Amino acid sequence: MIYVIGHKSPDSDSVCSAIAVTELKRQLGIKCEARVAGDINAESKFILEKFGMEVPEVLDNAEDEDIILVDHSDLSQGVDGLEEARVVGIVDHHKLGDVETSVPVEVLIRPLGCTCTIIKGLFDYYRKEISKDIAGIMLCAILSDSVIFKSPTCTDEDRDAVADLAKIAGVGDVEGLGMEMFRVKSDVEGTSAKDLVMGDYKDFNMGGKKVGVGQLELVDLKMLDGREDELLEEMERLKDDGRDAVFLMLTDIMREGTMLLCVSRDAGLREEVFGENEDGWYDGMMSRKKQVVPKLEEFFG
Ligand SMILES: [Mn+2]
Repeated sequence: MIYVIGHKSPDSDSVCSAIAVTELKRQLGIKCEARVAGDINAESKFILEKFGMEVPEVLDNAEDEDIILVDHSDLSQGVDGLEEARVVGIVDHHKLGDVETSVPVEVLIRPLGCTCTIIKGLFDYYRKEISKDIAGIMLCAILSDSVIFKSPTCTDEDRDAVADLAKIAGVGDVEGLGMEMFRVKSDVEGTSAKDLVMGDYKDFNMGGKKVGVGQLELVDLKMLDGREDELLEEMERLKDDGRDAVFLMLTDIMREGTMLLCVSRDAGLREEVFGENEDGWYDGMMSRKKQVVPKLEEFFG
């Protein structure tokens, strides 16, 4: 059995990509099962419920398993035991990570806005049909990763994939669906500070230093008013657990910018890397992958 799995702190792309690749492989006669590397977030639950799909089981340890990775190829972001797994495939839209393979491997990494856009292309390449429910969840993953087309990572191919998938899924108002999703994501009342920080969180190995970057995308940052101290406390805890720095992007998808929180041993780190800034608000900053991680890697690497 091959398990298809995304990164830890799974986001919607990691969950939906695993399901979509599993379905494509099934149609190609290869037995796979979708797994997740941890509990899924409220947005992903909303998506799966909306299109009547089941939540994949959690895989705690990948040791000795055959694995197809989706939406990552970094050991620091992957399921426990990944070093001891047989990675037989990778479908991703990030920089190539540090995973090592022991068998010939099928890899497709493309600089698009979402793994599900790449998978849409794979369905087309193999001339396989995408069912209504699978199209629906892939569509939502692209809307999520591209922040409803506002992220600088979004490409024409992502927009085209959304148009095709919306037709298959019978979704008329794509942007309306996107907003509905982000409102679910923005419902932070009753969510613990830990879940807010860890909901979409990734660790990176940068020149031997461990740096964490989380992101919260909200329709209005006011929803977090009064909770900054709690968030910083949680980030402090992560830092004390062997990290050099921890960042949290509080991204306002309507104002199209980010309030960037930073906890680090070096008090001026944020300004040093991202420029002088009094209140921590960076206009136009939307993408961890394109606007935050490369600058940090340049600094630490
Ligand atoms: Mn993704």
